[in-house]
Amino acid sequence: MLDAEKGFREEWYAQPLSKSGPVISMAVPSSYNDITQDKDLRDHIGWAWYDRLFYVPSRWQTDKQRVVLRLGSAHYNSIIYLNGHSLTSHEGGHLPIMADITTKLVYGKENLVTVAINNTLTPETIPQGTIVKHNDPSRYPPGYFAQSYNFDFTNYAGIHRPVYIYTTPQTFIDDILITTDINGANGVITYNVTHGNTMIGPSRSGEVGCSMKLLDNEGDHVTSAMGCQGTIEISNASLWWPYLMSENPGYMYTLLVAVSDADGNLDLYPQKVGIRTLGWNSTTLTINNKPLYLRGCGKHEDADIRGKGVDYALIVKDFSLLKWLGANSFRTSHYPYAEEIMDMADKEGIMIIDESPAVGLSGFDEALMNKHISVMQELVQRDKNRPSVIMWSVGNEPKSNEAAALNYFRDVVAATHTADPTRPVTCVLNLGKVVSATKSADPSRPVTCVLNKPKEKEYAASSLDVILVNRYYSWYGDTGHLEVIKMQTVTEFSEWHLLHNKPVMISEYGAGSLPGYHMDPAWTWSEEYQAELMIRNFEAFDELRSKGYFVGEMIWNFADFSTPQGHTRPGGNRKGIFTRSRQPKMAAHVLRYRYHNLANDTLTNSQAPLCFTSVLH
Ligand code: GCB
Repeated sequence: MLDAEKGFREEWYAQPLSKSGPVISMAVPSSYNDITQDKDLRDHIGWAWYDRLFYVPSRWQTDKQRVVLRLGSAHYNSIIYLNGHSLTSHEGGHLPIMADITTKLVYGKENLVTVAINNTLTPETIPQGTIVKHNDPSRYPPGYFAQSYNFDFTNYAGIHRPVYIYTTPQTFIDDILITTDINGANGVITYNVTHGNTMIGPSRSGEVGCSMKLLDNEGDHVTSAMGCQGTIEISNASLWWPYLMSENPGYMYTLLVAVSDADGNLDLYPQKVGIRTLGWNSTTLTINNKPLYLRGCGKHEDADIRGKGVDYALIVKDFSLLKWLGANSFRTSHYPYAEEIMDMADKEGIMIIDESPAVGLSGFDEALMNKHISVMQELVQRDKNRPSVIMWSVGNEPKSNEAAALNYFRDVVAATHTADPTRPVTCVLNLGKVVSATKSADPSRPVTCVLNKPKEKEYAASSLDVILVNRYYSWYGDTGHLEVIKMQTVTEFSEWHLLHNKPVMISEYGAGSLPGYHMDPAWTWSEEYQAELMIRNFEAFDELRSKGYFVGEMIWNFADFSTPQGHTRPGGNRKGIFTRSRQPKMAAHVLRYRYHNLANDTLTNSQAPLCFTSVLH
C-alpha cells in the first residue's frame, strides 16, 4: 500500500528531493499526468513533490527589497516549504498562492523551494470527490482504492500556472480596487489603493502618499490625481466594449499607481482600467446601457501533454478561434482560469462568466458553505478589476434539488454581492454563524449558478440574478429525436422565466461528434447530428429571444476535452465544435455563420496585418 505520509515523516523538504530518492524531470507550468509514459503517474492519487533551487542576489537585501513568491495555481492542496521550513499552504486549485519570503531567504546564495501537492478530492473539498475503498480481498489487492468525482473532466494535477519571485520596495501597493461609471459622454473611474510595509533593517518613518497618472491606450497622458482614494472623470471617454459591439473593442486605459514614503520607497503598478457599466433587471442584461446577448461557449483549460498547464500559444489560438467564430463571451467552466487568459479577455473584449470550482456540489452544510464563500472571496479578489468579467458564477450543476440548497445559495450569493467593497462587513448565515464577508465582494456584477435540476424542485434559482440552465435535449434524453428540441427548449426556458421573473439563458447544449464520421440523415456521434442539433436549438433560441428575456446561448463545448476513461466518453468528451487540437468540425462552421449574423457582422476572410504584439509575459 502507498505510504502517503512518508515524505512528511522523512522530511523530504529539508533537502533537495534527489537526496531522498529518485526524481523525474517535470515541466512547470503543466499537469504532471500526461507528461510521461508512466500509467501510475497519470492516474496518481495523493501527494506529489516538486522542488527547485533558485539563486537570490544579495543586492535585493542591500536594497531592502520585499520579496514575494507567487504560484498562479497548484491543484489541489499545496504545502510550500522554503529552505526546509514550512512557508504556507493553500487549499484549492485554480487560484493564486502568495507568500512574503523576504526574511526567509538566504541572499547571495541558492535557496530551495519545495511544494507538496495532493490531488485527492473528498466530500469536504471544492470540487468534491470520494475515495472509494475496496475491501474485498478476493477481488482487489490489499489497500486498493479509487477516486471518483461528480464531474466529467479529468482531475489534472500539478503546478498549473507560472511561479514567480518578485520584489517590491518595503512600502508597497497591496491592492487596488477600481470601479467605473458613465456620466453622459464622460467616464468615471473610482479607485482605492491600499498599501503595506514590511520592516527590514531600520524602521521606516513618514507618511505614505499615492499619486495616479491616467494614460490612454496609446500611452499618452490623460489626467493625474493625488490621494489613495479618489474619483477621476474623463471627458469623452473611450468605453470598454465587447468584441463586435464596437470598432474598438476591449479599450483600456492604464492607471499608473505610485505609492511613496518619506524614506524614498516608490512602488509603481500599471493597473489596466476598462470603463464600462453593467445593468440587469428581470428581463435584460446591459453593458454601457445597451442590451447584451451572449454568444459564446463553455470551455476548459485542457490540451494534450500539458493537461491544464498554462500554454501561451494555446491561449492566443483559442482567442483567435473565438473571434473567428464571432463569439463575444465564454464561461470559465468549471473553475477560475489562468490570469493570462483573463488578460486576453480584457484586451480582446471577450466577456467572461467567471465561475468558481464548485462543480456538482451536494451536502450543503456549514463547513462547505464557509469554504465556498472563501473561494468566492479569493476569486473576486483576483478578478474584481477586470472589465471582461460581467457575471460571477458560484458553481455548476449543484444538487440544488436538496432543500438545504435554499439557504446555502442565498448566503453564498449574498456574500459574493456584499455591498460596500471598501469596508469589511458581515453576513449572517442561515446556520447560525457569522462569517466575515469580504472587502472584496462585489455588488457591481450579477451573480449566477448554472443549474440542471427540474425547475419544479429546485432551490438555488430564487437567489440568482440571472438563471443559467444546461440542457441536452435529444442527447441525454430523447436521443435521436432532433424534432423535439425546439418545443422542449421553448417550453422549459419560458417556464423558468415565468417562475422567477429573471433573465434566462442556456449555458450548455450540444452533442458529441467524432470528426470525420458522417451520416445523413443525421445519426448520433456524426458531425451531421451535432450540427443539426445546434440548428434545431437555434430555432428555439430565436423564438425565446423574441419574447424579450432570453439573454444568451453557450454551446458545450468549445473543444473536445479529456475525461476519465468510460464507456460514454470515446477518447474524452467529444462535444467540442473544435477538436482537442483546435481544428473545426462542421459544427464550428455552423456556429460561426450564426454568431456573425447575430452580431450583424459580415463574414469575410480578411487578411490580418502582419504586425504582432507580444500579449503574454
Ligand atoms: C454537463 C456538465 C459538463 C459536462 C456536460 C456533458 O451538464 O456541466 O461539465 O461535460 O454536461 O457533456 O455531459
